[in-house]
Amino acid sequence: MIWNEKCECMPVEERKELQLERLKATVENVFFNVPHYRKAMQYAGVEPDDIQTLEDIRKLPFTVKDDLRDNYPYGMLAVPLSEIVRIHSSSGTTGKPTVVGYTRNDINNWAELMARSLVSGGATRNDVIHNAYGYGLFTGGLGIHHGAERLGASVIPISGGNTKRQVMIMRDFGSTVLTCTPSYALVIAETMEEMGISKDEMKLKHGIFGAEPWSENMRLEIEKKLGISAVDIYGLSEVLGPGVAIECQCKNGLHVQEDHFIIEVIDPDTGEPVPEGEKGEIVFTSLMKEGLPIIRYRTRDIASIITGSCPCGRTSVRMSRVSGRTDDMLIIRGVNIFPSQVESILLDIGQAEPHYLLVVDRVNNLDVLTVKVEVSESLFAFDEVRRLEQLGKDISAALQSGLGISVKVQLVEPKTLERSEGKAKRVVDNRKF
Ligand code: DLL
Repeated sequence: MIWNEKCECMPVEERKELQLERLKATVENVFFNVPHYRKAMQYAGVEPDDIQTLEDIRKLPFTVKDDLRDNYPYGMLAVPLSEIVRIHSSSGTTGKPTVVGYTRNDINNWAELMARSLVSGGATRNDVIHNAYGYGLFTGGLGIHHGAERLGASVIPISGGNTKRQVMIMRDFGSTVLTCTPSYALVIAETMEEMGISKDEMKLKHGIFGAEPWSENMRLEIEKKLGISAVDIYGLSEVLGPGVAIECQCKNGLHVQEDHFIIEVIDPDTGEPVPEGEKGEIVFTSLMKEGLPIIRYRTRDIASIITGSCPCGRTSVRMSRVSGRTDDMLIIRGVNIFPSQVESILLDIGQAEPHYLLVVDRVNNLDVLTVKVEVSESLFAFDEVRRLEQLGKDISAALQSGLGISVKVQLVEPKTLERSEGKAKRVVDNRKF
């Protein structure tokens, strides 16, 4: 099913023309209405009229998170605050949070993009959508909510937390679609087990999960545990919130909503485009946003472009799943490691639960990576020390061959690692730089 065939299945050339027209308008808008962009463009020696083709986008300067921080809270808005009807903000674990504002049209467009996304993920107007993304300054809860209402589905605005109650409501209200982070989907599955509620007592069919990196193996694990089909949804507050890109039922990459955004993939070190199909940092330019238009925003997320047409009929380019963020990437003794690689290897082995934590220390000037892994209840229950020892060795060997460095493995008791209601914390880095 496709929500908006005209836009989602538009001939590629026609969409490019539309993108160029919208890009020109956006650049002109920010040049005249946002002092930061005018200054940055003047510094780069580029004017709105220099944008004559889509490739000319490369003449424009990048925007980074610090630009939003430096203009905290409202300096990046292109309209007076009186035109803004909603304000969201990133969590801002370090320094000031970034603030984003939406006009009425922005909210309207966001609802449209989210309705497209939900349909792409398998939802229809007959579904009961259990929305366990956090409601509040985080864009997940309200972003999904408006899309679900636009679609005409019945949305349960449960938000995150109180998982036992969530499970009861899911069962009693007959929820058919679950929306939350993949790590929270696992917590829900685990809680169902604890409560003795089987997936057969639920009506769940689909899951639309995102807001954090997750591996293909994690998808299979969640699908099995909840008895559903799960897709990946991507977005970020600075660009929109959820709904920038979404997988379809083919589950082979996320369709970028190209009539609203231009995606580029660059080498994070040089800022130059990577060769087609290669991994790099993804960069987005908004084409329709009024409140906070954004030009060449460096996401720090690592992904690649998947070329070729998709059997679903949508004609937009797809991006691969995000393997991690440049700032989450650990460099251990010179080797680059993303938590999602570790996740994938752990799940391949079985017996280890998909709950893990990477701890990095510096011992005698050497980086040491310890992977804490929960083992399954059944293994622990039998107290089979030898089997546990063997499992520890197997995991260590698999990580060593998969990552290319030696890793300390610490098996921990079931349910001892912290559970998350939103984005899971996967890394503790104790090194002092
Ligand atoms: O996480 C928006 C969102 C809400 C997306 C609900 C999907 C579902 P922020 O809090 O601004 O916005 O965080 C954005 O989260 O730059 C990525 O690093 C990460 N991220 C988001 N979606 C995915 C995904 C929301 N599907 C940051 N896979 C982004 C991997 C993701 N990482």
